[in-house]
Amino acid sequence: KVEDRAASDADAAAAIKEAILNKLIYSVGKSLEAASSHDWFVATAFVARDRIVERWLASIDEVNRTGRKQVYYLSVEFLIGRLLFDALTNMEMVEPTRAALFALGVDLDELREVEPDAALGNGGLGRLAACFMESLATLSIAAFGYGIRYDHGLFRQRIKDGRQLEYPEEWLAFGNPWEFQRPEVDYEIGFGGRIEAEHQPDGTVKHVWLPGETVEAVAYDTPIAGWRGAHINTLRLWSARAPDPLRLDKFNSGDHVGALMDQVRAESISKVLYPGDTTPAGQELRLRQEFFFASASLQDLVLRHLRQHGGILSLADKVAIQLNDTHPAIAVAELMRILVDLHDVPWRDAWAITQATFGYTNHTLLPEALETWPVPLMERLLPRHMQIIYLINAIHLDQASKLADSTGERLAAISLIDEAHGRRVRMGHLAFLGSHKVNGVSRLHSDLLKVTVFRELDAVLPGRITNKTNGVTFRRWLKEANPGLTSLLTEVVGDRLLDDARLLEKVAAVAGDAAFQERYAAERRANKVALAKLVRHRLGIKIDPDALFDVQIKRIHEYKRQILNILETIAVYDMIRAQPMRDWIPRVKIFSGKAAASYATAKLIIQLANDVAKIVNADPTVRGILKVVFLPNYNVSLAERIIPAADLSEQISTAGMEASGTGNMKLALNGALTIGTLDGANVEIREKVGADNIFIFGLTAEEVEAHRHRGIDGSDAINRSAKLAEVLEAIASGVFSPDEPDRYRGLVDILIHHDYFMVTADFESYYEAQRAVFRRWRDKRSWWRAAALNTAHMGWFSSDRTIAEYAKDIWDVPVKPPGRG
Ligand code: 26Y
Repeated sequence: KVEDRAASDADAAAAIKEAILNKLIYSVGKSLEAASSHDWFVATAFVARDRIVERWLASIDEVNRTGRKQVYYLSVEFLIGRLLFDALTNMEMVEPTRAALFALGVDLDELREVEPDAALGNGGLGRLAACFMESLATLSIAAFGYGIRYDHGLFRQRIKDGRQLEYPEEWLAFGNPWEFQRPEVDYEIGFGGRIEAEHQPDGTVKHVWLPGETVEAVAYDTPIAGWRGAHINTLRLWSARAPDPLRLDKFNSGDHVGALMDQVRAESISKVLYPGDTTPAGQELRLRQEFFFASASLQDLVLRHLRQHGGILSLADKVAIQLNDTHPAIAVAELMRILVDLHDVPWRDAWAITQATFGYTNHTLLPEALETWPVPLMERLLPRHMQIIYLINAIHLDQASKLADSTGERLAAISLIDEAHGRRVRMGHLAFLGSHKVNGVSRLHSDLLKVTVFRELDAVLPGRITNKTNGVTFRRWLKEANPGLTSLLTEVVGDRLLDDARLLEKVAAVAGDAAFQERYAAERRANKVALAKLVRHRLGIKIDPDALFDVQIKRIHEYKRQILNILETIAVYDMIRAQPMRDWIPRVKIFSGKAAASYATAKLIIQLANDVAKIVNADPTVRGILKVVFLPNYNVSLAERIIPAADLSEQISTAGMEASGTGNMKLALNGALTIGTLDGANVEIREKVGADNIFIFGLTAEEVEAHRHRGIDGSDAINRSAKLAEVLEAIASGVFSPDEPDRYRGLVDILIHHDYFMVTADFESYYEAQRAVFRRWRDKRSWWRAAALNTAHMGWFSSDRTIAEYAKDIWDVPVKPPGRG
């Protein structure tokens, strides 16, 4: 048996070796001698892609043949990261490919580093979409992801003199071996213009939109392989083109730049990812992006539906569309336009089809992130859609006004038009009305939706809001990121671990076992050594792999409270200096994350972290005890390096503000203990891993609410904590910014007088929780038991579970779990 397996592995490797050579020569056009690492990467990617394509065509064929219901996931962000290991892992090709490349004198792990990240997203929402694509394929759900093929993804972050600088990101500079351009799949997207009303013989009026400007959307397809290659789906991203790329008349008359104007204007739509996460900017371009991809996607899926099923009236039976937040919400009006204006479906039927087809996921309660568009902008850019929105609203308000407890106030709250802030269209409301289900992304978040943003809509349309707690794909976040730990876990639970994540529960039985703990700890140590090497290489900072790695990695935002973490760091720094000879626990504080380019406070927080790092790391009194590291340019690939090396996971947002979090899941899965507030999915993580194996602190969401009512001045909390007062005084007086002593005065003033995010209120409780972490760390057996129990109980947070719930409760499509044979 064993010999048979070895022989077939050798055969597989030999076949892959041949295939790679073939690709290198005939597709890349390079000789063995001339090939660069990038050439080898492309050749290897092509080989993996070939295997995927075979199954892809089979999957498409099967879906066409059976005519089963299709799911469409519309998202303006897909934060995919690298695809090589994803592809090889899911096609079960990693080992033979490694062997094949080895025989060619090439190291697979080096090739892995050559691939640029596809960073077509800002953070959590985009990464969730990527995890979902993988789980959709793994569960053999017939699905398309629809998004935008940005020429430039999220900016590259560099830190200079402690400050964030943004540089354009160039993921396509060397081409993209995973995608297929489909020049024949292109749709016209209209903007502006006017509407003609044609009176029909039967007395009805037909509206015809005559856009003043059109842009073309061209498809690029990337196949997404499910686990064990069970099923392959398509990620279809749209790129913008001008219908008339070159005005030859202008060009010939000498206006070489003017001749390209239309092209530049049109193509700007898919030029760059909207860089702001929760900041207002680039309004009109952003709306153009949203309509561009929503319209292209709907035209595409309607055409596919008509080809397959003949009539439009069966759309809702054969199609489920999920709106990833409100960014594609204009699709509700666009589908109505397609049904009513283009297919002559009566309004009532069209509305029933629309509602039955759409589902809407909300990802945030932050008021500044709830999209609204000025009515005048909508009227100018999308005049017919504005009419449709008015009509939807009129019917909706009319129905609501007939309810017994209807008041003017309530009608104003549920209206699609916000009249209080200069007439704006509420996209969340539009998505809510146009969908049969609306979901939040953790239990707490979904509950809060019902009492905050959608309180009145929930009262008028009860039962529409449901919960779908987020999950993450274990193929990437366990196996690919942490292969050593995964092998150890496989020994315990068997090799169906990635088919059924709940099998991880079996690890609980050995969590207290000394021999198991030792091996578990050894895997962690190896990952920490690797991360220490990376830190040394990138920053020149030496960190001790035996220190406690305390990690906060995520977008920089006031509500995520990186500043709370920095304050605790300084408090500990002061204590160590006061008593340097005590038996301190060596700790490395690791920060990584980007700030929106226009978010000044977030950028200042980055600078503070870097300034503190500079002072602390240069101080001989704390050498070997405390180090602070800010790793620049956080992205998916860097996350894959940090997460398996983390001992402590910081999930310390102001309660009620983090919708879910997903980094919290990845870290706990890999055995980091969480220090966190009762916010987002932390609440459910605590339930699963047990209150003894997580460090919870701080105000609850309810208490935050009550506290804010009483006022948000931080003075009282500061007066009660000498430690906090001292730390704030140090920052404000320039201890960490001697070159510019006032640099952080404003930041500290906010905490003292306007502490909306409850940093001062939660400081003492956080500080105490950190001391509890230290006590646990000293008891190594207890620490490793808790770590192993975290891994054991995180199976529920697999995105396979999340997607299976969407499939059952929202999309009404069957799932087929993966497995051998
Ligand atoms: C409209 C614009 C201002 C905007 C752009 C991006 C608004 C929001 C966003 C992104 C939001 C986001 O990433 N939300 C995160 O979604 C994750 C997946 O559900 C959650 O885990 C996380 O808590 C939430 O902040």
